[in-house]
Amino acid sequence: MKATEVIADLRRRFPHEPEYLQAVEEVLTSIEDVYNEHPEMERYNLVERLCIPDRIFSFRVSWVDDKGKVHNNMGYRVQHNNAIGPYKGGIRFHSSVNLSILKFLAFEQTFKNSLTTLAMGGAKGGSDFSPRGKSDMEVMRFCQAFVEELWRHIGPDTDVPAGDIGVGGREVGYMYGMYKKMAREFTGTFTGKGLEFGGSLIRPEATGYGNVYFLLEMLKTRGIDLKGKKVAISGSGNVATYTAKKLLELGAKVVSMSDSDGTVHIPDGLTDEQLDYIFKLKNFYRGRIREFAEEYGCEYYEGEHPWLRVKCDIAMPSATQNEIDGDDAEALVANGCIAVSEGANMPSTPDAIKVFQKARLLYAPGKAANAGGVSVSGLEMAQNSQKLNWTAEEVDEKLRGIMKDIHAQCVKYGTEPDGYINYVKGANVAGFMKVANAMMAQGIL
Ligand code: NDP
Ligand code: 2IT
Repeated sequence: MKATEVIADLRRRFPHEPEYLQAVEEVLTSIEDVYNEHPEMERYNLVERLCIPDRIFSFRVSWVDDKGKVHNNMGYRVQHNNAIGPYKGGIRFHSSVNLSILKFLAFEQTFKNSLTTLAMGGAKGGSDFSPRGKSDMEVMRFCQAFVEELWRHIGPDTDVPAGDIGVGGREVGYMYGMYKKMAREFTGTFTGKGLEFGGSLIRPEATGYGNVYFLLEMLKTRGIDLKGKKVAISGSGNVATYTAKKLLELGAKVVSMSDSDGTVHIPDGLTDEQLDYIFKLKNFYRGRIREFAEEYGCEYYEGEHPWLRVKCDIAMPSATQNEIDGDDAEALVANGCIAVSEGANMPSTPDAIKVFQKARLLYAPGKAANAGGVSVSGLEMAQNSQKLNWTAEEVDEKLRGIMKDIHAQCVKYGTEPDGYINYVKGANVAGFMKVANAMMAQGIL
């Protein structure tokens, strides 16, 4: 089947999965030309096989809250593709989680992992359980119940989960503990573990730092200095906070942070002390960004994303999918934004991407810009296999090298005749070619 026919067919078969269809369409439209140059791939119906996950596990997760009430959540693992390595990808705990979202994330992860240069296939999992407002004991009981079912589907050379929205060091620790007990082995299944039990230095920082390293590469293509630039960030979780930390270290100004309740605007730029406050607020007190705004007397926009109101040179969306729509993108461009580097997965809608590309912005899709997180997960797996630990400097150096390499792949496959680098096309084609060649070599499975 031709790429366009595959999209139409998937629309017919999975009409209630908008995020999945959105992600597939973005990739297929940008690889279409390259795919059409390879009739042997079409003969093997390769694109359709690459779009449909290898398998999906779904299960009920029953757990008891502190008051003795019984809850039943859904649990999922989407094993999308393992042509180039064991399934690998995060776990998301959020009330919005459903199969459409996890299928889009697992699909994206396959291309992202291919770009990292490491041997990792693509997967994603999660639950419609939200840790927000739950006690530590409730989160622990939920994680244990989730892994009681998940454990039989994963393993160090089979499928290695990690964190994502709602899953940080605390949740990975509880899940890994239960996995270890059920599987009766201490292997590196799960990344993002604590340093005492096989975690890697720089893994918590990796997605945010990696995104800034990617941004630096993009700015370099136009001879632009990051110093003094105003950067609007959304989110205030793992990716957002470590993006902010690296930006401050490099002399940029962070002018916004947000959460699902609203946005805080800091026109003069966040200070190191304020960022420390946000780290503590989010990781220890599990509070809201509104509390930060109150503490420091900053403007707070209830229920809003940063994009319409916060003037910036650079936008780094780091919260969730489809958080920048066409109008947001128009506002960013009108306000002088020159670059968008995505920490989140698919934060820009197709309309927003069109606006950015039409205005010739430096625009990096998540699968390239946020690949630093899973890259250091890959490095954590490598350290676990060798049963040794690398220093922070060693890991950071490798992370920089990988982000540079991903940027180079985007330039190679995405540079248009007028010199504009289409990072969407570059990332999709480069990610696709490696997986497609591996699938062709391995036969029809
Ligand atoms: P966290 O749970 O640590 O933080 C998520 C942040 O985004 C929180 O501030 C949260 O606010 C906000 N948020 C979540 N959902 C929504 C929503 N529906 N609307 C508005 N704000 C929302 O997650 P991460 O920082 O790990 O993940 C952020 C993004 O980065 C996700 O898209 C994830 O897929 C992606 N990513 C993560 C990687 C990682 O290594 N962790 C690697 C690569 C990509 P609130 O607290 O109110 O929910
Ligand atoms: O979207 C992502 O790349 C992640 N959530 C990290 C996945 C991983 O396995 O580290």
